[in-house]
Amino acid sequence: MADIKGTQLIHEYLRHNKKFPHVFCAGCGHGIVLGSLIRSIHGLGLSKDDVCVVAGIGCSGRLAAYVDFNTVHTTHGRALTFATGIKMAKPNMHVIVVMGDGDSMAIGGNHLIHAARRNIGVTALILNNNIYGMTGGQCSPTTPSGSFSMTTPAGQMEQSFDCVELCSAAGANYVARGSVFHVNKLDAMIMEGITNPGFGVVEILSPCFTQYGRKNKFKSPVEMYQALKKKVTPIERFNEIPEAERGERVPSGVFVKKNKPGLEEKYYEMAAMCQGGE
Ligand SMILES: Cc1ncc(C[n+]2csc(CCOP(=O)(O)OP(=O)(O)O)c2C)c(N)n1
Ligand code: SF4
Repeated sequence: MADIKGTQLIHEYLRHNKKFPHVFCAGCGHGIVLGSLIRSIHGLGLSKDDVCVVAGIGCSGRLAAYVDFNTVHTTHGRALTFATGIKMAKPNMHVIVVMGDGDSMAIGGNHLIHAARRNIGVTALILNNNIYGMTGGQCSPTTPSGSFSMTTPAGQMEQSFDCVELCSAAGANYVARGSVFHVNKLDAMIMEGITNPGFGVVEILSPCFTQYGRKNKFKSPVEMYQALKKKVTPIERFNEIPEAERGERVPSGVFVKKNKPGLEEKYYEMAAMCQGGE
C-alpha cells in the first residue's frame, strides 16, 4: 500500500459493501475528518489490527462504522469510558476516539475532563460543529453565544465551552485545534496526537450546514467553508492581533505538548513492581 494516494488510499481503509452510502449531508465536514484520520494512520505506517476506533452516537460517531480497523460504536457520551478500558487492557493498541461536541462536552463532559486528568493514552478527535447534528439541531455546549439553534430560537444566552482551554486545564498531554479547511495541518495534528504519550485531544472545526448553517447567517455550505478559512488563525498570528481586533477569529495549532507517561504506562509499571519486580 506504500505508493497509493488520494481517494484510492481512502478506499483501502473503508469497509466496502457494508455501510454505504454514507449518512453525511452534502458539505458536512465530518467526511473530511474521516479522510484525515485514514491518511494519518497510513502515514504513521500503523497496521489496521493495531488501531481501535471508538465512537459515541451522533453524525460524528458514524465514522467508526465506515473504517476497517477494530471499531466500537458505543453509546452517546460514553466513548471515552470504553476507550479507557480498551487501552488499560491492551496498552499497545492505538485507541482513537471520535466524538461530537455534544457527545464529548455535554453528556460525556465528565468523562472528558477525567480522561484528561488521568492522562490515559488515547487520542480524542472532537468534531466540533457547534450543534447537535444528528438529532435535529439542538444547542450544544459549543454553540456560540447569540447564535441560533432549534432550542435557542431567539439566540443562545449561555457562554460556550472552549474545548482547548477545558482539556488543557484538565491535564491532557497533547491539545490541538485544527479545521477541515486546513487538512494538511489537520493530518499532522492527528499524527502527533496519536504518537504523543498520554491523553491527546484534537478539536476539529467541522461545518454542519444542515442544522447550524441554515439557522444562522450562511446561505450555503461553501459560505461556511469560506468563513472557516477566514476565522481559523494560527496561534502565533492570533497572539499578535490586539484583543479588540480579533473579532470571530479562533486560534489554531498545538497548544499543549507534554511528554508525561500515560495512565496505562504507570499502571503496568506499578503492577510489575507489586509482582516483585524493580
Ligand atoms: C444517552 C443518550 N442521550 C441522548 C441521545 C440522543 N442523541 C443522539 S446523537 C445526539 C447529539 C449528537 O450531537 P453531537 O455529539 O454534537 O454530534 P453530531 O451529530 O453533531 O456529529 C443526541 C442528543 C442518545 N442517543 N443517547
Ligand atoms: S446533520 Fe450536520 S453533522 Fe450531521 S451529517 Fe448533516 S451536515 Fe453533517
